[in-house]
Amino acid sequence: GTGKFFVGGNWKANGNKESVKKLVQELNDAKLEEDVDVVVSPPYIYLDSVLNTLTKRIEVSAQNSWVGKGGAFTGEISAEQLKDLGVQWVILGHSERRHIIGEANEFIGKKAAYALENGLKVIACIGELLEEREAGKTTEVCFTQLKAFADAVPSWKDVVIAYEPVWAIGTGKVATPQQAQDVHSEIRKWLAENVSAEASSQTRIIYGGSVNAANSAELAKQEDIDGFLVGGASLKGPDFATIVNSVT
Ligand code: G2H
Repeated sequence: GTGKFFVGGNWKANGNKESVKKLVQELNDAKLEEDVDVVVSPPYIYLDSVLNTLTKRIEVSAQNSWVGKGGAFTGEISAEQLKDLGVQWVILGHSERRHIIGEANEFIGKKAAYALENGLKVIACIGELLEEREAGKTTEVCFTQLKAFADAVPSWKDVVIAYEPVWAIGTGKVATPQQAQDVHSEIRKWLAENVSAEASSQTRIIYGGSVNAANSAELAKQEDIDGFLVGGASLKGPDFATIVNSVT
């Protein structure tokens, strides 16, 4: 792997005050390996309470941010506001936002640039649909999504790339370690050829899509898998801790 192992928990639109409180308690009690960056991403409305109650060992991410300066954008949250709250990270380009909400590559790239400019670190998500994989277009799709980030961001220093094949998300159908490794290594090559040797060797590439406490150890052994973005299994503190501790 490259750099420090990174595990993010993407809570999506799950939970309520009660369950968030319980999860924070479980995370505060968990024994986490030291050499891992650990980040959780609650829904916007719980960010403040999580920031105030969660151990500082774990950083906090938003699941989205507005593309530019805050203002008359009903229902949106700006990068400045996230920064003001003490949020350190933002997930951008998650497939649920690309495919359910309809966010486009260029829009997502702009969001990443604006978030970085405002001092947030970015978890930049990419990944192909099942039909794209079956049509042999996996790398083409991933590279197009990557290029939109690369065209927009001034530096990859504060970016983690999350490769999340859409067919593996929330489906229980995890990519095999080899399938994930193959794409991760292509992404690293793409960075070397299109950004810089430094971006290629320093940028962490994490895997997402039905990662759980039972499959994370095998995935973590792959050379180019530098961590995980975990959805469903991040809602259970002990399972999430097991995934964090699968660092090799
Ligand atoms: C992929 C992942 C977290 P899950 O979306 O981003 O979710 O682990 O539930 O497949």
